Amino acid sequence: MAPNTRQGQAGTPAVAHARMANAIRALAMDAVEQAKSGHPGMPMGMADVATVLFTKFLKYDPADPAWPDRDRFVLSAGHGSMLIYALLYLTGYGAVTIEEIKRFRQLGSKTPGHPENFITPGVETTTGPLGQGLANAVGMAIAERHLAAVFGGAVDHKTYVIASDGDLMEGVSQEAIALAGHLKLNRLIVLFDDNGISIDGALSLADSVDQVKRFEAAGWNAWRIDGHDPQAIASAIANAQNSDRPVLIACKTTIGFGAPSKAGKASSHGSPLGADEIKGAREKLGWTHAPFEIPADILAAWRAAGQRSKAAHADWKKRLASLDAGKRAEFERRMRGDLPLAALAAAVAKVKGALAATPKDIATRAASEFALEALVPAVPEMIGGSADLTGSNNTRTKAMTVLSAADYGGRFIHYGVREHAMAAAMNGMTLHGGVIPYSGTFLVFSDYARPAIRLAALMGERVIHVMTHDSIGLGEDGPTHQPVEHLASLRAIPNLLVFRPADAVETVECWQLALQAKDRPSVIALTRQNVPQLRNRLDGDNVCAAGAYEIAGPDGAAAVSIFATGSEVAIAVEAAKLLAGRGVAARVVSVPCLQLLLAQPDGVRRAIVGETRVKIAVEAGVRQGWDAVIGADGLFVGMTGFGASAPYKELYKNFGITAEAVAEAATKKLG
Ligand SMILES: Cc1ncc(C[n+]2csc(CCOP(=O)(O)OP(=O)(O)O)c2C)c(N)n1
Ligand SMILES: [Mg+2]
Repeated sequence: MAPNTRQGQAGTPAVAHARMANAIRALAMDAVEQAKSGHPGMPMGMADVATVLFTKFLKYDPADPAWPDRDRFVLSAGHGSMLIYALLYLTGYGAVTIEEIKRFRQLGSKTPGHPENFITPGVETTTGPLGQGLANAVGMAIAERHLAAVFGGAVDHKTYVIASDGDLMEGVSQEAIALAGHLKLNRLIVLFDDNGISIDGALSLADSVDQVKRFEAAGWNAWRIDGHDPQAIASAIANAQNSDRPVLIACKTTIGFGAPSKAGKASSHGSPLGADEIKGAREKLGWTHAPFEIPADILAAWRAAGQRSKAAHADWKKRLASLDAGKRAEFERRMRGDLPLAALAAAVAKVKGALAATPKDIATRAASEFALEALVPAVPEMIGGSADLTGSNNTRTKAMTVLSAADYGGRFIHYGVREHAMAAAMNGMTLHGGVIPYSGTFLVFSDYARPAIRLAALMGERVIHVMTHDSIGLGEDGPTHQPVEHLASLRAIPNLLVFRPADAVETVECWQLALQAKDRPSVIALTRQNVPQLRNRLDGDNVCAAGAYEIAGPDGAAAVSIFATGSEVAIAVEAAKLLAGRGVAARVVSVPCLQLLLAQPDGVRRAIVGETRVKIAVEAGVRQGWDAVIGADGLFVGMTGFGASAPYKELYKNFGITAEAVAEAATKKLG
C-alpha cells in the first residue's frame, strides 16, 4: 500500500497522502460501479501521481477555471476520466459536485464518459482518441512560450500531461514528442502511466519499446520512478521544474491499485470491478466509508489543496496590471478570442481594392499568400505553418520569422513532415488561447490530419487548415497526390467549414470567414494551377458569406443553373458562354462553401439555388453531397475514380471536366 506520508496544507491538519489518494480510488470504483460502465483501473493506478501533482505542484484555481496563466493539465488517457472528475470534485470546482460524480456517464451530466472540454470546466481538452491529448499539450506549450515572448510576465505556466501506454503507442505521439523535443519545450511535463497493461493484456503482447530511451532520443529528459511512492513522485516533478528540455516521468504503477484480484490485470481497465472486488479493495485500502462518501478531514485537505494557488493567482493579476494599458488590453483581447475587427476589415478591403485595380490570374494558393501579406500584420495572433511544404502551400509571408527554440516570438512554425501532430498541436494552441493557428499541407494529406481535425470540429475550436493542390489540377504528381473524395469526406465532418474559393477575390473573402468563425475549424482548399480572376468589381460585402452566390447570369430567365467550386467555376463560366452561343440561357453559381449554403434559411437557399429546369454541378471530385443542391436527377461533371499523372490540362480533358462537356450535358438534358 502507498506509504503514509504527512503533508498538510498550511492551516489545515495533515492528512496522510494515502488517504487522499484513496479518495480518488474510491470515487472511481464507486462511480464506475453505479454507471455500470467506465474505466476504474487507470484512476486507481495513477491516484498517487495525481495526488502529488494536484496537492503540491499544479497551479490552478477552482474558482476561476479559465484563469489564463493556470498550468494546463491534460488527461491524454481520456478513458481514465474518473481521475479528473474526482480531482475536480475534491479540489472544489463548482461544476463537479458529488451529485455529478454519481451521474457519471449519464445524459446531460458534467461527467461524460470521456472528458469534454466544452462540458466540464477544468477539463482543458476533449480526450479519448489516444495520443491526441499529448499532441494537444505540445501545442499548449508552444502557445505558452510564444505568448510569454510577446507579453512577458503575463504568461508563465507549465503544461502537465498524464499519458498511458496507448497514448505512447499511437503514431501521433512520435510526431508530437519529436516536435516538442526540437522546440525544447521545457515547461512540458509528461507523467507516463507505465503500468505495462493495455486492453488485450500485458503490453508485452504488442510492444517492447524502451520509452525512456525513445524520449531521450527525441531531445527530452526522461526518468523512471515508482509511481506509488509520493516522495519519488514529488522529487521527480520538482526536478522537472528546472529542466532545459521537456520531461517524461515514467511512473511505474499497478493498474487497479488496491483491487484484491484485478490489480495489475487488464480486467480492471474498462469495466466495473463488481461488488465483491470493491468490498475487497475497500478492505485492502483501509477505506471504510460508504460509496461516494468522503470523510470531512480528507475533503478539507483536498479543498485546501485547491486553494494553494490563490497567492499565485493574485500575483499574476498584479503582473498583468503592471503591463502598460495597451499591452494589457491586447493580451485580454487575444485571450477572449476577439478579432481586431477593424484592422481585419481594412486588410480585406485593401486586398480587394488591389485586386479590383489590377486583377490577378493566379493560383488560389498564391492568392492566399497575397491575402496573408495583409492579414498576418493585421491579426497579430495568427501563427502560420506548414508540414514541410512551405513553398508549395504559400503560408509564409515575407515578413514572418520562424518560431524556434531560439525565438519563440516567431510566427511561422516548420512542423516537419508531421501532419497529424501539426493538426493536434494546433488544437492545443487554440485551446490555450491567445493565438489563431493556421497551417499548410496538400489536401490529399488531410487524411493524415483527420483525427485531429475531427476533434477540432467536436470541440468547436478555431483552427485553419490551408490545403493546397486541391484536385487533379495539380497534374503530374498523379493519383497518389490528387484528392478526389477529400472535399466530400471533409464536408461530412459536422461543424467543419470547407472552403474552396474560385479566384483571388473569393480567396480573401474565405480567409475572412474562416478567421471570423470563432467556434469552428476551417479547411481552405486551394489550387496549384492558375485560375482567372472572375470578380473584378470592388465588392464591399463578403459575398461568400452565404456559401454561394450567382457569379454570372443572363439578363432574363435562365434555363440552366451551373454550380461549381474553385477552379471549376471558370469552366462553368465558359460553359455558360457556350450555351449562350446555342441560344440557351445559363446562370453560374459559385459555391465557395457548400455547408454554409445548405445552412441558409430555406428561402435564402432556394433563391440562390434557383428553379431552372436543368441543374448541373461541376467539381473535380466525387459527386457525394451535391444532390442536396442539384437533386438526384441533377447532372454532375466531376470525378468517379482516381486521377492520373499528366499535365493538368490533359487531365481535365481526359476526365471530361471541360466547358464543352458541361454545355453538352446541359443541352442533352434540355432535349
Ligand atoms: C485511437 C484509439 N484507439 C483505440 C482506443 C480504444 N482504447 C481505449 S484505452 C486503450 C488502451 C488501454 O491501454 P492503456 O492506454 O495502457 O491504458 P490503461 O489500460 O493502462 O489504463 C484502447 C485501445 C482509443 N481510445 N483510441
Ligand atoms: Mg497501460
